[in-house]
Amino acid sequence: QKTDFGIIGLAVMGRSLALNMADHGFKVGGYNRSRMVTEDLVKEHPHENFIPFYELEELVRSQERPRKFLIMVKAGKPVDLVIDQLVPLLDEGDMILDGGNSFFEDTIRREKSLKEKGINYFGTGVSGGEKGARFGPSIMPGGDMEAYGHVAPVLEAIAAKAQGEPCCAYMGPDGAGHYVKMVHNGIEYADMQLIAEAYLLLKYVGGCSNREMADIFDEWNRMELKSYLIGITAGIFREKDDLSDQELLDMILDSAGQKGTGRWTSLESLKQGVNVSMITAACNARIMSNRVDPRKAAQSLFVSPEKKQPADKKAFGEQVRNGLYTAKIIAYAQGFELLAHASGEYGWNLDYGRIAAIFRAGCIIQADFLDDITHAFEKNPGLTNLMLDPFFLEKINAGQESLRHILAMAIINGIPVPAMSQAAAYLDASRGMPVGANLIQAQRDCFGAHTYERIDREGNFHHEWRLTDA
Ligand code: NBP
Repeated sequence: QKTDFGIIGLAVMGRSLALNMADHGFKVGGYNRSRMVTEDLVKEHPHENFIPFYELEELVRSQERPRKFLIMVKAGKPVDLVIDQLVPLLDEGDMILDGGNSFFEDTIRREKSLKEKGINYFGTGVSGGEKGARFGPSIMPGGDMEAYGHVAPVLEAIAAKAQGEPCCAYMGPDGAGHYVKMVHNGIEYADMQLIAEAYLLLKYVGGCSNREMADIFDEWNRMELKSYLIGITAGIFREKDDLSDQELLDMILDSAGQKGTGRWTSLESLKQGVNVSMITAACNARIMSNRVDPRKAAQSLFVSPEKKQPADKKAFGEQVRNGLYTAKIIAYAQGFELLAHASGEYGWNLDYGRIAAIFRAGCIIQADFLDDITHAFEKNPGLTNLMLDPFFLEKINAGQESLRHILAMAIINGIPVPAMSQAAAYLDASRGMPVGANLIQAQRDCFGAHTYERIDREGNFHHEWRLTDA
């Protein structure tokens, strides 16, 4: 049988994307290393447009040229192994898309080596988890711009739609798509951490019950924080446990997993010399959360601070909402600054407004707020930091007092709020407050003759430090 597209790897993501394509009228051929996975898919979800293959050669033969394949296997070595099996069967002009969470440097390497063989390789970020993949993900393809035209109709058809527009756009050459996906995931880490900190504040400082927090989050979801994550969190607060008579959230261990894309973003930011401290704080918060036993053991060692409750619980809730929104703007400003820096570094010419636009639906960080980011970059494509856009500047100026107040309450009450703390530190450093670097330069010159610059004249100076005793 003839097919329009081949999908290699039919686990959660591959099978969902295959069925999504099939729903949109494309003839999809599917192949999985373990035969049983393909057999189960056909049994569980028979679809007239999905054709199973049990030999890679047959899948390749089922297509007209240029052939198009989507690799949807575990990121890392498996992707190289699949490429090695597939490439000898292909012809010049054929196309391979990697839809997994591959590291962008691997994508740059693979794209370059396949280009030499005449094969177009697209590192394609796909966001939205299983449900997104099945019914409309956000898609971030990167590769050869001209060749993109061959796969655009399929990708844009299966992508989520925001105000009628597909949440899929060509990102740039080689690793651009996977880079954007990586930073998307980093922002997602920060976004989730901020929401978790708002939860801690409402619960342990504001004294709110899960029921109350569900109602608060529902209300927030009708305002400027409206987003997928706030919406599901409201539902999570209401969820009952099946295994006890408790609310489920209270029965879940306080220890979060991570697969590594947040960490990649953080490591990459250090390489680029860009401050994404809130993403790094979110990674570190997960690392701390994993120390379950040592944290428990230390409870009896450290003195707990005396509790200080807010005078007005409702007003405090409003401050948490404002503080959360302010911190969220700063997290996105950091993420988009990393994208801007990488765009210059790797020569990608990223379109930040378009990137925000394709995050509006399908993906985990989808939010109304992204429209405001798109507008900011449309008004000023050369915007260096989102916080400087007049709309966001006004919001930060209006919300920073709340952020500072809830941070103070968190610290007095001994509640860890690392991402919100970093938001305030980044804001204060950005708004030109002294950061103490004059003293650091003095120390560096003192112990290592590293020289310093002066505020009153040009040049590099070294001082013979006398360091006299009192
Ligand atoms: P997994 O990441 O769990 O990978 C399982 C698939 O990889 C199976 O089809 C497996 O085949 C195949 N595979 C492996 Br493992 N080694 C292979 C090899 N050497 N040769 C051929 N196939 C091999 O699947 P997933 O959760 O569907 O995710 C796929 C990609 O999408 C990953 O990169 C993931 O990070 C990314 N992603 C996942 C999500 C999500 O919500 N799950 C969201 C966004 C992106 P087998 O059946 O024979 O073992």
